[in-house]
Amino acid sequence: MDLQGLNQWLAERNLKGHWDHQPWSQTVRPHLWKGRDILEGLNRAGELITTEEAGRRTIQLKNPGLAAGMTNTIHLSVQLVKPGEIAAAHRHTAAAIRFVIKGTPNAYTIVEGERFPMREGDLITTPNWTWHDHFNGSDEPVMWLDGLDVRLVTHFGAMIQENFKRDQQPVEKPDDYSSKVFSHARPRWIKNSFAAPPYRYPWEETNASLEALKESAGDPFDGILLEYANPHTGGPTLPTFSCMIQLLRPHEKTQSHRHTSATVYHAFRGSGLTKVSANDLAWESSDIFVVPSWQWHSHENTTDEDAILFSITDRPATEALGLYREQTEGA
Ligand code: GTQ
Repeated sequence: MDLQGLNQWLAERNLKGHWDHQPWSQTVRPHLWKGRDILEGLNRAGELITTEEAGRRTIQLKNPGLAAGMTNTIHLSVQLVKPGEIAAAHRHTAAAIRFVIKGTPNAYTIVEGERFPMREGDLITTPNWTWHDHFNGSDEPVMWLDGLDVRLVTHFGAMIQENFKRDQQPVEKPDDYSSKVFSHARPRWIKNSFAAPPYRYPWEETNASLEALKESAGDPFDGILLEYANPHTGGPTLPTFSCMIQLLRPHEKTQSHRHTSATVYHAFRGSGLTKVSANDLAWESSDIFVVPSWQWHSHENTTDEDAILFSITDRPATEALGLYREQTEGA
């Protein structure tokens, strides 16, 4: 038996020699999805399938380098809820966020008995194991990005899900409850029972911060970059991933770096170019793209207007496992 024969003999038994350099693993590739394709697909799905049939009417993004999912950790989908529709209550060990791309008055995500309005640019968290359902009581569709750590959770074999006993959970808390509980003056008698509490970050507040900080130096790799802080700890949005918003000023060009965390981006406003290794990802408003772990990347706003990127990074998970590394050019 020669070495090739041995490799074959081992492969037939689901074994492989360290000398055999055929890759076992799949690789996340840099990629950009056109927002208009996703929205067209979602609108067509709106005519063909109900939320009742689908459970959730979402279009999932699939990385061309993977059999499933957008990265090995964070996953993105885009969801449509039509007027009058309900997406039924459930909870799971995967944590999720919603970033609203088309809001409307009277559409709500209900999380742990609190209803959170869904207006354009709002970020709403549904941390690990929190009950959540969605309802659109307006006469216009509502659409948002779903960001979940489902690939990471599935990797650990830890994806567990339960359905609520009814389609909708009861609303048990007053409106604006968590924005008051986690305000600058906090009730002394309420003890937070979540590692990360369900929370809504209204766009008008996020945007006001971006505007107020626009003249600052900013981050050399990311411009005016803000992290949505966990309102309880002040740390990353959620234990496994963190959400960011960044403003790139007209023609701003950032320095290149790489790090052992993957990031998924949504172009919320404006257009630009993100270079990832040898790939030029040219984005415009509503596009989605991915920067895989440990690939050199830099951003550029190619226009005369501000550009705004929403993103999710798995950095908190890599940091928790002691795997986070960062490298800048020349270092
Ligand atoms: O809306 O609760 O894209 O539970 C995947 C799982 C959305 C949701 C997804 C979910 C949801």
